[in-house]
Amino acid sequence: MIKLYYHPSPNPAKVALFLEETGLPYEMVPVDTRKGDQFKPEFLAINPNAKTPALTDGDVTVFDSNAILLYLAEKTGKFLPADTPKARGEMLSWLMFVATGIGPYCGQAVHFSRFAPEKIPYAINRYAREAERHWGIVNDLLAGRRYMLGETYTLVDMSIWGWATRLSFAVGETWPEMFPHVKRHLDEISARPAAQRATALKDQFAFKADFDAEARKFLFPQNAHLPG
Ligand SMILES: N[C@@H](CCC(=O)N[C@@H](CS)C(=O)NCC(=O)O)C(=O)O
Repeated sequence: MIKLYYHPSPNPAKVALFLEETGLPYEMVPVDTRKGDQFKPEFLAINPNAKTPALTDGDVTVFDSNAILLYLAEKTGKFLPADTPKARGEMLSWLMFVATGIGPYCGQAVHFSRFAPEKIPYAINRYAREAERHWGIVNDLLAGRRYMLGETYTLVDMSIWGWATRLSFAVGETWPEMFPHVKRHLDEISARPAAQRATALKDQFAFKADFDAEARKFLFPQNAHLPG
């Protein structure tokens, strides 16, 4: 049985969507990152990077959301583009663009605007503008095609969906005016029954909601090294 190590946040959401789309049987293992579950030895043995999601499938262990999407797509043969070098090149490019651009820049934009102990205008501006620039690229692509890779729904759409659900948080409430084609894509995917089941997963477990001193200690352990 596949085990999905899950927290209700953007990167695990992509994998939950893929699993729900395929109907593969799986068990959800909650990793309550605000309580420090990501640092427990049993989880570090699965993901030494101490982040969610991670997945085990028999003796296979995979961590990092986009790696997991690719693993599951190759395992099932589902939600992949045409099996040609050209289509695979395009798929890998956009998947890595999400992994190295959309995810980290949105994450840092949220961090510096909302959670950093100091409000640093340079960092806030840099990450906000870079997050917007990346979404602008996605918006331009989706202006000319229904899905990320063309007319077929693939793993790349699921990868985008994870962070698109948090755009208000990462870019601000006016994001649909800035990125109308991303909004159309998000609304279409969110209406899929699999997306609704993936979204409801969080209700199966009482994840810690408080963003208190304990949560900040586990989510930002590097702050212990700040002077003063
Ligand atoms: N590159 C990783 C990033 C994973 C990541 O940052 N996960 C967040 C949730 S979206 C997390 O586990 N945060 C808890 C922490 O940083 O301690 C991926 O795509 O899976």
